[in-house]
Amino acid sequence: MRIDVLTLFPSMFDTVMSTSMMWKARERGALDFHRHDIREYAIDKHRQVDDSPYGGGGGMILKPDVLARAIEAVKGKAAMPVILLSPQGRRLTQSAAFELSREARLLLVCGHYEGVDERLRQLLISDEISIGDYVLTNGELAAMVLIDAVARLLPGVLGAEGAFLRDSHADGLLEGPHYTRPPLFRGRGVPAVLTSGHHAEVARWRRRQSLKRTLERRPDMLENAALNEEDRAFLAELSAERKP
Ligand code: 4G3
Repeated sequence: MRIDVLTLFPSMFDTVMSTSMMWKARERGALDFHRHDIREYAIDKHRQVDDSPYGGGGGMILKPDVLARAIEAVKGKAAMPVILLSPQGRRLTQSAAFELSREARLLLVCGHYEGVDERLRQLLISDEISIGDYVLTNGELAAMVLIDAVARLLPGVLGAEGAFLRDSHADGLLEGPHYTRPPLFRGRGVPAVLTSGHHAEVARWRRRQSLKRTLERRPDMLENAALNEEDRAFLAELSAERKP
């Protein structure tokens, strides 16, 4: 996959894009990353990238002519989703990240201030995505969150084959608890099933812990999770225990 990002702060991407997972993804040829400074597409003598809003009221809006020049220069004749990171976008979820990971190219646009000119949005943005219901100073952090969530799903990026299939959210459930050495930590042991060597029992315990945690913390997720008869019976049991 190739990812291009249009940004006013290109250097913000340097540390994140050279961490171990990103470095592996790029070294293995799974991810080709390019950043572009929006200011290089401002051609007036002050290199102005933003302007005050019509109608007044403060804040600054990214100029549509500058952003259009940047988007068109990077896209060339190729077709690809042009994604604006903004609080008004559809939510980035694990399944949205999975869908994006199947694209050959992505062009990410990092907005600032009060956002971008509406005509630019209508004419040149194909998709608007939000990483969550909060406002950030700029879209760069949101773009990096999206890149991370997508890059780790690219074939060959995570060491173990399909390791991400065990992630929280991968099957619509939260992950249960994990344990490692030592066997006794500050008086607390490890569930016996995990050291029993019974693989089927371990799998069943993990599934149940996952269901229990999802019911306790994110019951909303159970509506869309892929549940079998045994899962439903276990959840019914838990609910009965909780409201006797
Ligand atoms: C565009 C993304 C960009 C319009 C960006 C603000 C939060 C998110 C910006 C706008 C952002 C998010 C820059 N804040 N939740 N700020 O993904 O109103």
